[in-house]
Amino acid sequence: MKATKITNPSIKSIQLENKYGAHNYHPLPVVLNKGKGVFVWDVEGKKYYDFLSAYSAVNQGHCHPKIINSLKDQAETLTLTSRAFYNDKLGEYEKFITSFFGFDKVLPMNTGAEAVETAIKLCRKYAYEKKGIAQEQAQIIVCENNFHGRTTTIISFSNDEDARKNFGPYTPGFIKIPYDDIDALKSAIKNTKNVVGFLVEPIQGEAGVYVPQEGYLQKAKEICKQNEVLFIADEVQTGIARTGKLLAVDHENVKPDILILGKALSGGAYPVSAVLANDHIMEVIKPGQHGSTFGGNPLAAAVAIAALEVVQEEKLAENAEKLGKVFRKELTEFSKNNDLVKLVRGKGLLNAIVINDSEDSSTAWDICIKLRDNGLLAKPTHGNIIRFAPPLVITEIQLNDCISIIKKTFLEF
Ligand code: IF1
Repeated sequence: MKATKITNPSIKSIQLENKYGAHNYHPLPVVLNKGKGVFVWDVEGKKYYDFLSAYSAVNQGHCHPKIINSLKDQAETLTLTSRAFYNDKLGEYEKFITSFFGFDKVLPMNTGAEAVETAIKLCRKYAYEKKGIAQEQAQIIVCENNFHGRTTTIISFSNDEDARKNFGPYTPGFIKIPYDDIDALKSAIKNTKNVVGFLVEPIQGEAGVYVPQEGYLQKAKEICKQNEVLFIADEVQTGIARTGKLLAVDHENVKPDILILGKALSGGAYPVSAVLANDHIMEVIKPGQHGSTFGGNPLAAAVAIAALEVVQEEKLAENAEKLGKVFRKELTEFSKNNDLVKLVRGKGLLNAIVINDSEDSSTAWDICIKLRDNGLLAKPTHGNIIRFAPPLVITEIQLNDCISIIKKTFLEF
């Protein structure tokens, strides 16, 4: 396959972003203008397999016809009323999503970070009003190397210097413990007064697709239950079939007290996020105490129903489970005879390859450039880890094609 040529239309787009946009990203040099299923095309017309899926937002594949039709129909009818009035789509969506995930109530928001903020507020309010925690004393336990979004409060408990530095003063009320460490959770709950919640990613995405030991989530949930601490699962990235089950917590039959969803809840067509909980928790939020102009709008509601129906109708969880095993088996096998690939890990179709190089090297980036030239788009996380997360509509034939591209690229390197 010939190398990606950066020609005029691409250069123009890149220059425009450079000149007029804040430099808060460092994109891989490829300019896309079309997507369909597992494929995206650049402005020169070159076709690629998309192995990022917009950070797991397009699990249903790019421009899924059912989701796009739903979006179009609703966009021509009614897009936004605000929550000052009722609309005829929201209730229907709320009934649908709560029965889909098995909760009494949903609180609709737009982005993942907003949903995380919502969960934090809900947890704190529950603690003051139902548990009798003294004012301003509530503590929420979080994990080291977490990624939960970009708001001021969320970055307050990040330990990524880039995400956090010089954005202070920081929001208090969070205790950080090591991830995948049950004893640390136990002692944090025991030694800290007023712990009210445990906020956790079932698999740490940004940390490099770090899968905890089997049983971790179940034990953590049990400890939370014994201590009346709310178990808050951030499934913004791991949810909606990505890891081979509808939710990543389903692998351990864990039911969170508060569930946070985003990204693929809309199949990437529109920002839609949600917080789910049962009545005894959700009822602490009363009129005027939380909300968003766009949260729960009829366009979002129509899109999310379609996006979830696609997950079910096309058995995306089952496909992710099956093809994830193929991916890891093939590349683990390959790694035994390749010095560059240190290990392959993940669950379902959320996987990472760890490269045999230091965290501050540019190897992962350089490999991603080569992958791009060979027709596959992926993004490094840290200098030595590449995330591989294709849309879940990928077929076995396509996946095998991709495995060949990945192997070939590593061999060329
Ligand atoms: C960016 C990572 C992925 C998330 C979890 C909440 C949010 C995210 C578990 C916030 C968002 C994104 C945002 C994106 C990069 C990205 C990411 F590399 F940082 F870790 F997906 F892998 N909880 N994750 O993963 O959701 O407000 O963005 O809708 O560019 O910052 P959001």
